[in-house]
Amino acid sequence: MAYKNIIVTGGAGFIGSNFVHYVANNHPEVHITVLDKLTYAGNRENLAGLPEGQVELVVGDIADAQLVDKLVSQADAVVHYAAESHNDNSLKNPFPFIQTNIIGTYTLIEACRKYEVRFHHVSTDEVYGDLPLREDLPGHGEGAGEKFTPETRYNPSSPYSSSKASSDLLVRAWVRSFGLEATISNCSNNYGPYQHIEKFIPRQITNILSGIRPKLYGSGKNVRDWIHTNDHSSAVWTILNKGKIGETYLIGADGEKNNKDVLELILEQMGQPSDAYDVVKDRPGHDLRYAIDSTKLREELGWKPEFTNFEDGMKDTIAWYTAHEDWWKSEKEAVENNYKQNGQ
Ligand code: NAD
Ligand code: TDX
Repeated sequence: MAYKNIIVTGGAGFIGSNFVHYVANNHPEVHITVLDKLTYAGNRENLAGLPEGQVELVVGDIADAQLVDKLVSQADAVVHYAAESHNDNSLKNPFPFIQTNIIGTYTLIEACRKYEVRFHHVSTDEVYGDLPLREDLPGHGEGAGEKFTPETRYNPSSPYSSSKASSDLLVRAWVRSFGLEATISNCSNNYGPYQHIEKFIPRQITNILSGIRPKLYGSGKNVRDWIHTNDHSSAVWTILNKGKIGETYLIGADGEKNNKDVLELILEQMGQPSDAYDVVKDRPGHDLRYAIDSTKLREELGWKPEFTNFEDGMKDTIAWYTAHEDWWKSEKEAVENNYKQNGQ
């Protein structure tokens, strides 16, 4: 079925707004209702320039059952991005993560069940916990079983990732028990423009732009599997339209890098010495390594990533933050004060 009237929850955030732009640019026949609470992480500016007749922003909470019921009754699909998304915040105050990620998802799937509306749930690879570092594996980790697959056991570490794992399991149960027409995707770490400056890459870029030394947690050996957010958007669109109901697809672009290497690349591209950063307190429970095996998505649905040159993607991302100081500057001091209280 070709969906003509979709709701994108969290569509004013980093990844959700990228998806809204992707759909608006490539599928002008699709009407998009963005449902977003505009928390500290949401920003209307992320939707600037989109055709008004095609994209409508409704400011509201995904846990507001009345509002959700009304919107879902008029839609034919929901793509669910809205979440509290930052691990460090979840370690300080887990409650909003339980409320939005679990109760909010429950509210949406109840409405989708009632009106038989297609649901796509956007989730994270962090539900699987972490993998050992390659250097800790015999033969440096060559061989089988070293990446997450859709069969990997759930083993989340933080309040954030456990709340996302909970929401995934609710969706799976609603598919099995109530016939909810849903798919799930678990994606690796995204980067690109419009990412909130609390996150690793934009925090370091905006630190350098503000004359603050970048901050690396612990040894810097922790590995993340980076994907450009444009590729995440094309993957979600593919799954929404071609995915098999009840299935889970892992999204990744073979972008494993340790944090120290990423930071050194940023420093080099911004003309700084490679050691011009501070090592700060490590994150409690810090996951060691994420790595995605996206074979199922590539082979069954024919998706492939396009923005796989990390150096070029980083250059563009640095250029975007440099040119858009007005987008982040007013929040910088508060974000850094918050980290400072944590010794980070
Ligand atoms: P973000 O924090 O930048 O944006 C979240 C958006 O959700 C914001 O616009 C916020 O206002 C909105 N929101 C929060 N609570 C809400 C509520 N109760 N009701 C309505 N709207 C609400 O997050 P992001 O990085 O863009 O992540 C989006 C989704 O993708 C999340 O579900 C996250 O778990 C998932 N994900 C993120 C990554 C990543 O690397 N950032 C990787 C894999 C999956
Ligand atoms: O200042 C920092 N220094 C640092 O070394 C920050 C903010 C982070 N880090 C490290 C911690 C992680 O190993 O960098 C890595 C990336 O950190 P985050 O940007 O906080 O991302 P992460 O915790 O990996 O989670 C992200 O990817 C999966 C998103 O925030 C999640 O929403 C997504 O589910």
